[in-house]
Amino acid sequence: MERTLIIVKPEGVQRGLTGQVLARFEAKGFKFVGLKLMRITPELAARHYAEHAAKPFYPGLVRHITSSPVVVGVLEGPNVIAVTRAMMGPTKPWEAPAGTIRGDFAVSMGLNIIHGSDGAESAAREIDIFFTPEELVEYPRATDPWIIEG
Ligand code: DAT
Ligand code: MG
Repeated sequence: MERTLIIVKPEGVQRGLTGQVLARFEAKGFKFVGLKLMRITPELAARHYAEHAAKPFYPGLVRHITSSPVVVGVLEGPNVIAVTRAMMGPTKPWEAPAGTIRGDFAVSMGLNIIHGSDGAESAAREIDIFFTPEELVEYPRATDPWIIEG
């Protein structure tokens, strides 16, 4: 089953939106197999945002993601990577449709509430950055047969 990494960014935690954001993924039918509140260190931020290292906004990005605690989770489910990205909406909140997390909760690109892995390779890489294998918990949900066909 596919897995992805999500981060409720500092502004999401500070604004008290963590529960609402996580609830959307639960209500959709995805399963949390990892979840924690943490302060991201500059070292972890550099690994996580390595793809952006050469960009002009990179120093601000690292400063922001390390500025206050985040909630990091691993979600599991069918097509969870692409579906999570669709539920987040586009990077620029002013382009994000109502009904998406960024469309409903954000107005600024640097304060767009949520991170989600953008592909299978980045999901595997990012899960490995934030979670040890022991921190990922496999368990059946009683509702699984009512959510996942087959
Ligand atoms: P996403 O978060 O939608 O995957 P991304 O990976 O391209 O977007 O960028 C990571 C974050 O960096 C994004 O959520 C907000 C910030 N960002 C992206 N492009 C930016 C830009 N041109 N100026 C300032 N911040 C930017
Ligand atoms: Mg990205």
